[in-house]
Amino acid sequence: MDMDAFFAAVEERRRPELAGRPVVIGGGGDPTKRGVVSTASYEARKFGIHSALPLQTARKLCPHAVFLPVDYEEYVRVSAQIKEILRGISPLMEDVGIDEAFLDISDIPKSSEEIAREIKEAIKAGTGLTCSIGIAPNKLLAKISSELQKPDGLTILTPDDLETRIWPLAVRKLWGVGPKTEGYLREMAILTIGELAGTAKEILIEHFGPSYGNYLYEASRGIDDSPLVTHWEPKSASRETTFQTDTDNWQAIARCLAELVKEVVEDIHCRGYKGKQVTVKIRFSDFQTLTRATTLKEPTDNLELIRKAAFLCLAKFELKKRVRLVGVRLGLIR
Ligand code: TTP
Ligand code: MG
Repeated sequence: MDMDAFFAAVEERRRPELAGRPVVIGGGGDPTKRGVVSTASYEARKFGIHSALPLQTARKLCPHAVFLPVDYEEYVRVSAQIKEILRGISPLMEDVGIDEAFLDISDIPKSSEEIAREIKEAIKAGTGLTCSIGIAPNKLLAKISSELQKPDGLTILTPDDLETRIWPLAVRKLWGVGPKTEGYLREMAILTIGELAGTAKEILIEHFGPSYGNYLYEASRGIDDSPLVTHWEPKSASRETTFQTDTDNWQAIARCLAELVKEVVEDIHCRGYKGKQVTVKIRFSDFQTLTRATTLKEPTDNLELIRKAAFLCLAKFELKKRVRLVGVRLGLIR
């Protein structure tokens, strides 16, 4: 299950007057300033706007779009509500991201389609939002099929559909194939998943090494035995901010760091974690990026202690150049 244009859909729910208009969510919501697009409504995607595009480019592509700031807290709240609904349908749930989850429905005595419709209706009733669902024999194929008929999609894939529905797709649609691998494969004249499946395992291993080569070989054949991970421990909580203009104003940097620490601590309070290792990251205007870390005596979720540790880290930097970005990370222990 993957929500449709998630951040944008949550904003449209709060402001019904936005329905049908191109909506872009990103940064502080001001497209004349620095920042990237988090997501765009399907209306805005028609103009070529997509996640990770600079906001300023998005504004050029569609000047009349509605630009809104990221309200992460609200999205996390809605996300938690959706995950609750999903857990109510099957407790075997893997939470993969803010708007995405895998459910094992093999033991539910109903047809896949019936269950999928139930999920879509429950999410719609509980949150007013639409999602897309892919049903398949494993996670790899479920993920791909969830994307085949977005938005508000429902795609059921059987092993027999591999050749007709998966093989024609671009290699990029495979989980774990990023722009770099896509480029290598293009050089090898391998553009589709089917062409990848038609490539000898030895050749893939030769180019990509035994582990990734084998993965590509199996993935292109729809093979995936990975189990659902129903419980995992986050290793860290972090936040970072890019300044609107690079700054050497220590007060401004310190104020920003204090704010980031506050957000991280709120986050770990919500999730019931404590942390011990505090790391501060600074990126300078020439993109040189440095980190400084400190370890607390014992795990804590105390704002004061964590802020002090973060400032200790900040003091370890020589701020000779202007600063572009500041970030903080807390290593977590339950
Ligand atoms: P996605 O599920 O990738 O995108 P989406 O839900 O907006 O659209 P789609 O209908 O295609 O699924 O990501 C979920 C949310 O995560 C998205 O709403 C915003 C956020 N996000 C970012 O902030 N930056 C990114 O680069 C991406 C890809 C997503
Ligand atoms: Mg989504």
